[in-house]
Amino acid sequence: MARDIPLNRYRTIGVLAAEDAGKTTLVERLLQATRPAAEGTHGASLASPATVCAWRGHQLTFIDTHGAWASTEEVSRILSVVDGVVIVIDAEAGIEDETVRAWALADAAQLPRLVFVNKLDRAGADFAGVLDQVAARFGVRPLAVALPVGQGAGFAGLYDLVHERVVHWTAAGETHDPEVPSELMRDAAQRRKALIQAAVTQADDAAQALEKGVRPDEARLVELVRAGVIARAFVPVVPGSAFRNQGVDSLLDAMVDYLPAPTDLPALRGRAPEGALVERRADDAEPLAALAFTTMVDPVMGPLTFVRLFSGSVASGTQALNSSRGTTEEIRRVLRMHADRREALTEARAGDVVALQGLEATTTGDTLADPAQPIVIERPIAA
Ligand SMILES: Nc1nc2c(ncn2[C@@H]2O[C@H](COP(=O)(O)OP(=O)(O)OP(=O)(O)O)[C@@H](O)[C@H]2O)c(=O)[nH]1
Ligand SMILES: [Mg+2]
Repeated sequence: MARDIPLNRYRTIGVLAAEDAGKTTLVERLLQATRPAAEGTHGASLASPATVCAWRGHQLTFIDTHGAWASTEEVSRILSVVDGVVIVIDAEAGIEDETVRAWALADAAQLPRLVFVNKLDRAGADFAGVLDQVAARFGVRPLAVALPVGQGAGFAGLYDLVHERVVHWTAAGETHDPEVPSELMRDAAQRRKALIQAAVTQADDAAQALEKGVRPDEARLVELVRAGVIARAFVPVVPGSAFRNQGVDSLLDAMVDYLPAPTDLPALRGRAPEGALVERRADDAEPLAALAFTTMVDPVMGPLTFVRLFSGSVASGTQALNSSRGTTEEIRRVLRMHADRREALTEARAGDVVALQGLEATTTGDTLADPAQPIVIERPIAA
């Protein structure tokens, strides 16, 4: 059976922030925005720890975390199963202690990231101030890919610096306008220049062209920013208001455009039972390697074990080795968790995040592997 979505169109993303920055609101809005209009905007939420949706032909999986309550160990475990991170920063509160912790953990896990500056509708919102804080506190180059049009009560839209257009939101969706608002003209020109200058550091030909006054076109600019994000050279920043459903589509676009697919990242490393270092590429044809990262008791399905597959596949009604414990597990069902439904799969493949039903001995942090070619996963995580 062929894959529905090629692996280079997978994005698995951890959402991290300080308490109350708006992670859960944001994930809800992201999921809503990806649902066909016919399904309505208020579906029952399954409150799954990991939720899958589709955007522009890509499969996006979001893993929400809990600000202050999540232990460092829990966050690290989540970071070991994602390919990229969105750090949410409250535009009014700015960088908080928990933001600093989240950032450090994402650094330790060597994860490419985006920043979403949330709550731009709040009276004290200060987008430029947050950019300055990110640069000063984290020593990275924050790159605004859009600027807010107005802030606080006057927050009315975004100026998209990549596509050079204003985005406004109406009940019917987004509208676009190529005219830069006059009060933003200077700032937009400066920020776009900074974006382009940073982007061309990723390719000599683009840098040489810029010296001659030739700027990369839109498609090339996206490609260069993507390269820089994956190399962790800089961090794109998207402004918005999750609560008001503003900037949500722009963030989905940024996730697709800039965050890595499993195929953009180094192979998974682990140990064979005798201790030898082994690697698994993100590929269905490789032996199974999956990491259990959380469990839940689903009201309908009972106990579920959430796993990320790094390589190989796992079919319902088969067995897998828990290589961390040396026990065999029955995989009764493989479920993909959407915002409002559980989809039973005949099998899951490399890159998928799924819930498994039927596991008896597996707990968070355990590896599931091909019994013929076992591996115990080691990830470069902090904890
Ligand atoms: N004004 C405004 N309020 C927001 C926005 N986004 C979230 N909120 C509010 O901020 C509060 C916290 O939002 P949550 O989404 O629960 O934040 P969280 O980051 O998931 O919080 P924890 O999981 O507790 O760490 C809620 O009252 C939200 O309604 C926004 O864009 N603007
Ligand atoms: Mg939350």
